[in-house]
Amino acid sequence: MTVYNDILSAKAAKKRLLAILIDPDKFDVNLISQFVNKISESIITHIFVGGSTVEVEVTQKLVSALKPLTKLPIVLFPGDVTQISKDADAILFLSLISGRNPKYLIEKQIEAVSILKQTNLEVIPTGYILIENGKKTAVQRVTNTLPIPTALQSLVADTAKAGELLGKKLIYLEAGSGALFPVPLDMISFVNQDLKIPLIVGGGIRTIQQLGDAYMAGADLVVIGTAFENNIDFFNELKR
Ligand code: 1GP
Repeated sequence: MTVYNDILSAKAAKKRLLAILIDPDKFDVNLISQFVNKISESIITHIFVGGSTVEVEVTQKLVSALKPLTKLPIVLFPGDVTQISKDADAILFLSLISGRNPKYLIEKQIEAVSILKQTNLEVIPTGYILIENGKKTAVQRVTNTLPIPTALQSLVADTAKAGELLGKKLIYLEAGSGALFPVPLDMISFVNQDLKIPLIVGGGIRTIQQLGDAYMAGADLVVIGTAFENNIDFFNELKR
């Protein structure tokens, strides 16, 4: 469990972790080396790969091209079982515990088993919690589940804790890609108060200020995708 143990050690040392989320469908593989150079000059610690609607084989092509170019852990953040690539280091084995759709609570996970058996991927059980963000996001559309309203902080905290008690190793608070508003800071702090496992926060984070605020509120690992897709110079703001 190297990737997970490193996350635990970072949490213990209060070291902040930052993942760039690459959506294989939106990524231009011709620009890959330029892209990896920018990542290596930045404070980014993890590369997450995944998307809500990715064509079969596209993830595999991207991960196998990325792997020889970087030492950073490549972690699959799959929207579907078709996005499992044996060349990655680990996979967030997600269960959408904010939703009540059996397909994303357990069915997709069962479907994934025969594929995972053919890989050496480190499997990290992750409770995935979708939070309302001001607009309907791709996760909501694809999974056909409702996000938890921001007013229901206790429900979010209890959902996260239930995930921990069920044995999840990570909790991911997700506002959704391109969210209008990131997960509220007071919600991050509230959830974090009673949670022992590391907390991932993502969706709608576009500025250094928002990134710093999320860490201050208690996020152990922050995920950013859209801000990099829309503005390649965002990397410069995150130089080491
Ligand atoms: C989405 O949390 C991630 O799953 C990242 O969201 O694209 O809004 O940064 P953004």
